Amino acid sequence: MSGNETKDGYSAIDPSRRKFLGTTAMAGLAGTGAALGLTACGASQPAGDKAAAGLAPAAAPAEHGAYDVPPGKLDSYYIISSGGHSGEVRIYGCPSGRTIKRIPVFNIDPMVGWGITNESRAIIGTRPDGQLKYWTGDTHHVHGSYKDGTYDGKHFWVNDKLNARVARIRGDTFEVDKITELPNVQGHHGIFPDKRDPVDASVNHTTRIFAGAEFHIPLPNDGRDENSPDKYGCLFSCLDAESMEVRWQCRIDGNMDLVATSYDGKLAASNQYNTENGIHYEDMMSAEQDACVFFNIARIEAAVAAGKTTTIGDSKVPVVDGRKEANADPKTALTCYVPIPKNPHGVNASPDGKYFVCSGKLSPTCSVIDLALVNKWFDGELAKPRDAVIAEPNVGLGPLHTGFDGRGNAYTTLFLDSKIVKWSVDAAIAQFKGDAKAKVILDTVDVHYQPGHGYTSMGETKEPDGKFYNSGNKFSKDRFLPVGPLHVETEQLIDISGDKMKLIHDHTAYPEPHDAIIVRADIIKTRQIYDLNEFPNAVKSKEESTIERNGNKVHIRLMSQAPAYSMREFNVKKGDIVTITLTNHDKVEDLTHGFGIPKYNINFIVNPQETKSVTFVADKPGIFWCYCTHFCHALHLEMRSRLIVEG
Ligand code: RUQ
Ligand code: CUA
Ligand code: CA
Repeated sequence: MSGNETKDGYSAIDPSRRKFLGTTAMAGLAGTGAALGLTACGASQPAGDKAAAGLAPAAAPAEHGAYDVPPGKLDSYYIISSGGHSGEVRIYGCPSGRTIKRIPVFNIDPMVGWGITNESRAIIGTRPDGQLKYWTGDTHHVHGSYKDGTYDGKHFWVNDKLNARVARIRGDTFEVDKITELPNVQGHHGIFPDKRDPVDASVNHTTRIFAGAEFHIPLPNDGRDENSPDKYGCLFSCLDAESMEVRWQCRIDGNMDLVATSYDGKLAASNQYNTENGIHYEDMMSAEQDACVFFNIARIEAAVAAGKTTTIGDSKVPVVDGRKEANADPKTALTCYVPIPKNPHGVNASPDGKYFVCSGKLSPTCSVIDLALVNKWFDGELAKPRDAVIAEPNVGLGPLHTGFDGRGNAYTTLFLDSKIVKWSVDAAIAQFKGDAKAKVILDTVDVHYQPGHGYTSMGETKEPDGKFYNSGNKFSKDRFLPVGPLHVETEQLIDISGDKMKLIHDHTAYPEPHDAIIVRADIIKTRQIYDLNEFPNAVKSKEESTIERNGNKVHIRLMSQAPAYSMREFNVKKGDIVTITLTNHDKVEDLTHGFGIPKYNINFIVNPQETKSVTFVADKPGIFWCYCTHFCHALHLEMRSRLIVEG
């Protein structure tokens, strides 16, 4: 068996399969799925039949006991995952794969009352008529705040591709506290916090969030230039991590996709698959090379400070020009476009801080970009941006995302091959320099099926521990009991601690997660009980539990303490605008109460010592039992009060 063959004889670098994918081949993919091995999952084919079909057999089941999390024991990692077009974020335990929490973000969630309570509606944003501005979202990438190159557990950020927003999640409560909409952006896809300040070395923590824009649009998008796509543009945005305000934007040539940031704070980058500015997919894949665009953060901020900016439409955010023409001189350039083959997807920072790896997607390659050389280009000392690419190994078909183990190995998802490939970064660099004997591909493992993101435990930090790799698969097909036309997705955990990858287990993921991070459990410090004083509208005592009327506005101030609300009934008149503020006075951990009003679309919870409020028009006369929806006490069913709407 040659160095590049796996144990099942599948050659990981079979040159005959290592061609760029052309338009015709992609058309096949879009249709029957017959091209390029997609049948491996396209047909509903039991995994066991794969060998018979000439495909690699699934890895032998691992010794499960070693990874079990027995009853009563806790997981050692949090997996903080996006939820795709569900608009939410989820938390799984690792290695168990147990779902621990679903965090409503851009969606509406009656379980907690997200999008229903006044407080959550203020975070999501409303229109002048009081309607939510948006009640849909599409989350793809979750990343945490950094301190000294690793997570500090303070905040997590997630993108909304659908409505171009960034949400911040508090690390102590795993609840959203801010959402910002990006001006003049469509398809906000990649997001990444910075890891230190590019200029002030004493700021060794996250102070900025970067956001890429995938879809190019007229600027401003107000009806102009509809049929002049050459005038469309994409903006790269920088938000303040604390205030969540957009600090500046940078207009670029081509589009953006994923975002990565360097550990020294100097560079951010985004892979670009549509440097063609194509409108249709065949246009977007017409060039053999696209790019990874680098942003020189210190220079951009100096340009902003010097007022070398414009604004677009109604937005007040300063915009700098990062297009090629304006940045031809490396010594003053704000941006550097490193050519990458073809329609790249995914850009990931290696934990040693040296490289970004950009996957080819339609090219079977991963490009290793040396950040020191990118900085050299910005200093005017590198002949051309492409010289910053120091390796470009053939890794397999459809490479998308790469994780790292901290031992010099990279793990890339191969969407078309339905495999994870483990490869050596140093060997790839040696091979690129001409060492024909360099052993680049170290191992492959089948996953089920069509992996998108893959990520390692603590792999996006300077503390990767090389223990686990999670493969987020886009198709599960035959892996779970069938439940009708919509299949759940599969997440597969792989032990990467040894030379060979070991598939440990599958867990389900409700459609459709994209990226996630695996965070060591000791980093996360959550609190279980709020403080009444955190809520300016808290109902602090029995005396404060009152009904106030002001014209047709009625404010009912309630408390909950198992097994009762502080008032047994509250009378209002038909047509009143009613606000109910509810403070939970229970201090016992896990003692949450709910509050539902029949026929009024009111449903929310209050956690211990928390206050929330709702406002509605009492337009239906009658008796409405406001009841506790969250099991809290032996008298939970009896925990109810009457809302009496007088006709
Ligand atoms: S993307 S499958 Cu939304 Cu992160 Cu790469
Ligand atoms: Cu209070 Cu159930
Ligand atoms: Ca392209």
